[in-house]
Amino acid sequence: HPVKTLFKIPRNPPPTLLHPEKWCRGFNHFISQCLIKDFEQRPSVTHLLEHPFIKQVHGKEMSLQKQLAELIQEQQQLGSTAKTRYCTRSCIADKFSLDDDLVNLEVLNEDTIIHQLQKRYADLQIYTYVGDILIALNPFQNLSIYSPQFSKLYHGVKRSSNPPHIFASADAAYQSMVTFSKDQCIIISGESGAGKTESAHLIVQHLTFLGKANNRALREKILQVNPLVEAFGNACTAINDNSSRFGKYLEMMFTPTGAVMGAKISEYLLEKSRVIKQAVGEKNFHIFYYIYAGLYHQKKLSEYRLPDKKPPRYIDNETGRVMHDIVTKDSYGRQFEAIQHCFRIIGFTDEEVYSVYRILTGILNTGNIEFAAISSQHQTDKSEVPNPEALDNAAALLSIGSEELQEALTSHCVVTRGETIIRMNTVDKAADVRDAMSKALYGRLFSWIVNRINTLLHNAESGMNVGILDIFGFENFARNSFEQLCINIANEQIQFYFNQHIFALEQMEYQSEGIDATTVEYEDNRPLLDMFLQKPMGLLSLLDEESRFPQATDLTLVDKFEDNLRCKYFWRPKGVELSFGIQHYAGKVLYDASAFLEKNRDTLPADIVVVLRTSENKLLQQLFSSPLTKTGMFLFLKQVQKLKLKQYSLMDLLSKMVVGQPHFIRCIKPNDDREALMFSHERVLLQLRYTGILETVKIRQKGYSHRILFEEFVKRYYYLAFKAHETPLGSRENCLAILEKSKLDNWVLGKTKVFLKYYHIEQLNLFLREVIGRVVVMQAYIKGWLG
Ligand code: AD9
Ligand code: MG
Repeated sequence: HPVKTLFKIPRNPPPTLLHPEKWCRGFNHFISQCLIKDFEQRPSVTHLLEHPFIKQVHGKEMSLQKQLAELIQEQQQLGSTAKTRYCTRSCIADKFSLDDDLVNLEVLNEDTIIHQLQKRYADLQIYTYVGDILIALNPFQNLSIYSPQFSKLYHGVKRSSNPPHIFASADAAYQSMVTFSKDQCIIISGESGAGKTESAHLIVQHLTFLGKANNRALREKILQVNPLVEAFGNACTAINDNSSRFGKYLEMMFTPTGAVMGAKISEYLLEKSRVIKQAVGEKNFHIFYYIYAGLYHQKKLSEYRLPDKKPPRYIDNETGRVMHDIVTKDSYGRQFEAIQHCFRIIGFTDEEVYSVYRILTGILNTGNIEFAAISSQHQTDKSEVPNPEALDNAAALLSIGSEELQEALTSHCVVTRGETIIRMNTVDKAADVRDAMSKALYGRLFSWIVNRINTLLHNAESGMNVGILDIFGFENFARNSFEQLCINIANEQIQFYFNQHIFALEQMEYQSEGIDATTVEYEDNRPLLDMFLQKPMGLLSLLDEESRFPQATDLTLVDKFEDNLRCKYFWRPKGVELSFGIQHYAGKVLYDASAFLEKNRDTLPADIVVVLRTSENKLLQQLFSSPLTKTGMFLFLKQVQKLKLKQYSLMDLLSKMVVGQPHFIRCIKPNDDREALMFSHERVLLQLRYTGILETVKIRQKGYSHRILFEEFVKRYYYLAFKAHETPLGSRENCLAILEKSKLDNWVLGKTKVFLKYYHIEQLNLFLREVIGRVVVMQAYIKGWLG
């Protein structure tokens, strides 16, 4: 056909509509000339049909036309019903509301901001923008604004056409990824119970909707990932019934055209100590209750050697409570079925799942093993197991020998000058070894599940991803231990990362590019982070150092802190020996240092590893096989030493993420009673203060949140002012040409970069998508017409 030869159309056009750049230059040239010139706006179907070119080459009816028209109509209908519902419910006008963005406030101070948020919260408008940042207030009730209709409503539209929404933020990340072929990350922060994990779920939901793959099974799998890992990694705390006890970074991978193709999770710092002990009013990880109740209702407890009258000690924190819940309600039992379903959908084999259950129930049985002192005349420091049935049960479920297990619990080998000596464990020591074994089993099982999910959802093809960071939020309990310290340091790091992106980097660039922009003061938590992370004198280094001294105690540790951390963020209250205080960005926290050293050492006696390695349960064997080499016990001990101390891993994670374009979501908890519609002025104000919202609004008002190198800018947007076949230089003049053509104002050109306000990006992207859209529609016609 003449057109084919003229424009060198590929012989086998790919099945989907293509980004114009993917088409051969000649064809693009033609299309861009014909369309960009002739249509100032996105052409309607009728418009297109009337275009002289279409008339000339075609003239006949096109089947594609009908399809397109139907599609557009359907989208409009679905969009408008969802929109109408949202608007009636919320009394928000259909059109753009200035209230939606705090940056539009004329008088800017804490009062006006909080007043605005309170007014919106009363209206059930839980989301509010600060420029490109989303503030999400926890509604503490289910809102009907997350259905697929809403996903449609927020799909690829101008941000101002709908009220603020988490889907809009997810959409922005997705659109940036597709448009610029660049990885994105969404960072969700907020204190415990503020709504981070719920937000993360909603983002995954919307991204799965957007990345519609033909592969439905894959979509189903991805949606099961969060429920599965959260059953193992979340628990009920004094603050939140579904509190994340680990940090999670979920990456969703997409093909270059934006279809979901896989997922990957990374986990950080699981709070393993919860397995063996929980504070008053708190619980163990969800999965233990699910499995115990599930087996109870299925009458399978005896198969897993669990008693049916009294639950195992590890989950019976408040005696009798759990049993009552299990017998009277069936929610745990249903959750157990849901988890079985998750395993199956994601692709775990029955054998694997069975092994997981054996290990979980093995842990529960291990917790029931007791120790008593053997009182003979000379040896009072020996211990024995007075309830051998618990020992047998645990050993049976873990598929190891019960005598070997007993030996590993009640004694240990010491290697001195090439000789191996066996020493007996005291009662306390034996109990510690037992608990260390339970923690190690659970921790490694959790990592294995995560890795297995990654293998099952892995896709070797290269693509792009959107990462979602959801960690445990800032915590301040009546008693705060090592775990709270780790959690709060992680939050300190997230706050630092936010500050870097929103304030520091931005203001540094104004200077180096010679841009005149007012500086905004903000609370920099860098000195505090230094106090924690500096080597060799930071708090964590001191902790590591002290952990290496066998004679050290928690008291010598606190003394060491006091002697070395001489700054205003650390203090030691008088009269309470083991306590020390830290002034975190989010408030003062008093820590209790008991068991800090032991928790930090997190050692697992080699004797236990050796026994577990003999397990006939293949999975269990695998969990403990990796670090052990054949060179013997001594070397192994050294390796175990190396494995500990993962506290720094989050910083690695953050630095890895810096490469992706970050999007921030700040979750806020409106009250401590988890009550719907209750807005505690005081609590919200505190959170606004420590997250620096006022300063964020200021810098978004005055500053230029997007700084793009001339070259990059021209590469991204040349379509707006140049012909598709042209390759304009990345010069200042060409940037100017594009900016002028786009009719934007308030931008600034620096020495090497274009400085844009947050709203410019959206305008430019929409403009770009429109131009590309015209070309794509055109391609559809041509393709339809060529058959
Ligand atoms: V923690 O740091 O992991 O302890 P999160 O993750 O910040 O905490 P989470 O998402 O678990 O908090 O939210 C706590 C509870 O608030 C949830 O269990 C819900 O009951 C409630 N919540 C949060 N967000 C929403 C929402 N968008 N709609 C309805 C919500 N309920
Ligand atoms: Mg959470």
